[in-house]
Amino acid sequence: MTLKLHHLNASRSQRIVWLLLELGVPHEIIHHKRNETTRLAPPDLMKIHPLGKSPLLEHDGVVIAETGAIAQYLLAKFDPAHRLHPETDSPDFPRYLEWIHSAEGAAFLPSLLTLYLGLAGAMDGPVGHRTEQEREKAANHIEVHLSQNAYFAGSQFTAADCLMGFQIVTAKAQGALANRPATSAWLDKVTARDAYKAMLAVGV
Ligand SMILES: N[C@@H](CCC(=O)N[C@@H](CS)C(=O)NCC(=O)O)C(=O)O
Repeated sequence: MTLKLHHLNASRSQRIVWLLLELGVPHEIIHHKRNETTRLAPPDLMKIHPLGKSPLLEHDGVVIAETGAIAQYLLAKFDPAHRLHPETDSPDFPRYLEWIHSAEGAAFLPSLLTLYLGLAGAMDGPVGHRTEQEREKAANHIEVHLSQNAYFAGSQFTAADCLMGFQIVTAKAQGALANRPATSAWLDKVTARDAYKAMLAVGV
């Protein structure tokens, strides 16, 4: 087995578990557990990569960090038929790229800040209010997009859905899906997929 994923519990690494299962590529998952108090990754992850964060992919002795880079790497190597990523000359390609990157960018940042500011009890201050505005803006953008498209990249399920999944589950937990029927319907649809259920069984 040459493909290894370093997976941290309760983390965005589950997007890559899901993607690997959708691809059907043989792989090994190495489980790492967050410190119960600090919620940080265990120090042994730093032996794999200096940032010590998850996901980390190891393939033939090469280590790759960053969810988007890992996804693009896996698709380039293991999806020659473009089952889960559009060809570069497809009309879906620009949207696909946008959402692949939004999953760690504009769509995700306000949710992450909400989590941190919430832990610091600072959601009621000016930074919290600004964060809330950005979170609403991102959620509205997603809702409009999914009311016009079956999936993030267009009419087909792609890796962009796997990457955005964690964001939408987080947004739901933060109460942001109330009155967002298109996003809720998309979530119901993709979480019914066999690979998504298999990802949950792996242990998120
Ligand atoms: N931009 C990175 C972020 C990686 C990251 O921050 N991972 C979190 C898990 S959600 C982590 O490992 N946190 C534990 C820690 O920082 O100790 C990516 O997309 O992979």
